[in-house]
Amino acid sequence: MSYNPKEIEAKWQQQWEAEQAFEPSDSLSQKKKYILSMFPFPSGRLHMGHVRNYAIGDALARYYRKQDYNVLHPIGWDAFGMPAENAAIKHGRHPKEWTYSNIDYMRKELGTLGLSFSKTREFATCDPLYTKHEQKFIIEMFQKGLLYRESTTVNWCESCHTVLANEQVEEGCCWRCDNPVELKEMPGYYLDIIRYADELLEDLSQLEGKWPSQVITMQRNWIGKSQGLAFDFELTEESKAKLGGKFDRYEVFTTRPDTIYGVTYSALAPEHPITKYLVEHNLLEPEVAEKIKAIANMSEVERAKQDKEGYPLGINVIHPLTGEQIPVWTANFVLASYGGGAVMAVPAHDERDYEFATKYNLPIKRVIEGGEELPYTGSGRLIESDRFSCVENEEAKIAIINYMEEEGKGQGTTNYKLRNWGVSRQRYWGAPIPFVHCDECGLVPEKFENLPVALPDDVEITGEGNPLENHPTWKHCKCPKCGKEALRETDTLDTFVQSSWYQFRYATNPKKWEEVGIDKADADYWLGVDQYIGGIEHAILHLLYARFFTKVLRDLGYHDIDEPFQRLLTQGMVLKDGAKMSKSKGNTVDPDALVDKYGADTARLFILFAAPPQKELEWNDSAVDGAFRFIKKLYDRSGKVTGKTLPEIDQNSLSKESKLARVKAYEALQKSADVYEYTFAFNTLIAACMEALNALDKQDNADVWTEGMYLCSTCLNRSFRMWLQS
Ligand code: ANZ
Ligand code: ZN
Repeated sequence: MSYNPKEIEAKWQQQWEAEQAFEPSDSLSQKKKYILSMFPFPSGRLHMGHVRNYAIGDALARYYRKQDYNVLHPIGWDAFGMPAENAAIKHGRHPKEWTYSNIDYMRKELGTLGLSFSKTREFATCDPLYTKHEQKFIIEMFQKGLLYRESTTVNWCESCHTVLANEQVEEGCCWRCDNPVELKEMPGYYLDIIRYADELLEDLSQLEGKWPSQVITMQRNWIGKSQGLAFDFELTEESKAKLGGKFDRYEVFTTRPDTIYGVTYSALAPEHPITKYLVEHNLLEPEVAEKIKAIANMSEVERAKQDKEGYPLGINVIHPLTGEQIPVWTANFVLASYGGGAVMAVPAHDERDYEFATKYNLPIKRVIEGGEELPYTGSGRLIESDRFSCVENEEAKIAIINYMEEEGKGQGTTNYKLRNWGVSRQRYWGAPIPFVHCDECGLVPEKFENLPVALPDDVEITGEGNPLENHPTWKHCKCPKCGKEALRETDTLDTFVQSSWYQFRYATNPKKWEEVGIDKADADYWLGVDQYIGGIEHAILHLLYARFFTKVLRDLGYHDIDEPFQRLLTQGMVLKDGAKMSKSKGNTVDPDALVDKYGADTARLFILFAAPPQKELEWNDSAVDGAFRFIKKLYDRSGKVTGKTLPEIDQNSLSKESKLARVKAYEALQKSADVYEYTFAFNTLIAACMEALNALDKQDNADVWTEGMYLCSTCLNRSFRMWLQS
């Protein structure tokens, strides 16, 4: 009897299928574990990163099933998005056909990997039923004022005729066609994530010790809460006149009110209304106006890469406390989208302001004691600060805010780096945003009974323009409110919207899917996800959006859950020859070929053995061979198992070798709970099993063999020895 993984695995996979072995029970009173690996985009084939992700989740799911938990371990498809449209452009395939045929192929791949996923809960986010419930949430968010439509500045590529995300702008050009990107005012839909900023920040403390600290820090910084003072600079009379009486004052935000007496200039963003006015009314030197326009055309990301650059605007403001005149500049480091889009500059105590002041010979005034050199950014007592001199600067922050408030000159303010989430995409392959534009009624949500607003199948996808916009009839509709001719919104939702609530969809019993997107009892039972597993690249976007959506849906009454993912494991990348496996580098290993040659057990065992899951995994062919040999040996020795229960063993009658084998087997067993429940260091557990097997081989007591094999099987969770399943 030789080890034939093909035969063994096919047999067990069929049996699991027949028994529906991995479906959770409908009972909501049993103890439960919800184990979730991030769902894949149906790109066409699985890659090793997927295999790693699912091997980890699978091991945990199997472990908890054996501990008598009701286990939810689902899989589905993150199926909307650009690549489907690119396939249409390149290969003339319809995005829907491309997506669903990729799903069919990849589902088979998952099957041959023998992963213990629930079959009944699988879905694709492009399924109309999923869209229907999502559109309902979106309308409810609109009704709560959480979703709004607004015109703002976006990155626009004229040749591709679409909006680009900041990440899709490279050196000021479109990543796809290399055309220079313009900033353009365009209407779009936004979700008010800032309304939840404080809760998103505070609840991070619940995740401390359960999520990687790096991810928590990244989210904290991304939300970027700062407290400080907002106040107005009043323009001098002369400057007001120069600005045609259109402006009296403008707002600045500072986190360092304690340095207010050290202000020597103020700077406006290049797209600040005052800067714009000066440029548009030819009140600046033409060369300067051109330079300012050039900066205004760069994205914020691009600007951050440039040297500090700025120009005097020929206007002045009055210092709110000293009455001094302060010159106003425009500078490339002032962001239009933050605070009031303007700053008070204190070169003595701020690096950026110092660099700028030195470059342009602006005065520098120290107002905090301490440090030898300027800029000095540490703490200390105030000097040259009128009534606040001698006060410690931390105290002075509060005192100055209070004073400004009493005098009616400013107020303590909280600002966030976090921007509201722009969810509009001018794309075909996404969930339509379910609104109608009516001349009479304005922006009107579609009626619930008309959902989903489904995509038309007959579209032409050329890569130019929005196919929904260009479709001859789709956008013409009746106003849901007054019934007159109206126009359907042609923007579709960002695909991150779909991945923000899929964890609730899986939790909802499929029998209820037709009716509800989220069933409350099911959601409250299954959520939060006990263990979430995925790549670190999702540290901010997906993981923040999903936390936000969870809170919003809770407030809409769909469930009582505060945090979607109780514990998070970020798996390391799979490398080969030191580089991340990728098609473009040509260093990929094809999972199908691996399974074909060695079997799924070897593939998964190797992945778990080669490195701790959180660390990078370097591909190693001989280690794959090693994993195969170990499983083969385990299989060969399974013939030594003589009974169906653990034998009683008389310790005294054993040889030294047999005793040692028992020690090794029990050591492995002892490790296993810690590994499955806490450290996930599967590599050490597998190593312990290998040692136990070696020690067993050095003795010949039949009972010790039986016991040892049972213990190894428990440690390896049966996922690697399907033949002992029964
Ligand atoms: C004066 C000052 C003195 C500042 C000093 C810092 C140190 P965070 O922590 O990021 O909130 N700032 C305000 N609005 C800005 C904008 N639109 N674009 C660029 N910079 C802006 O930083 C707030 C600080 O960043 C503010 O405090 C302001 O500079 C600057 F010794 O005011 B500070
Ligand atoms: Zn109407």
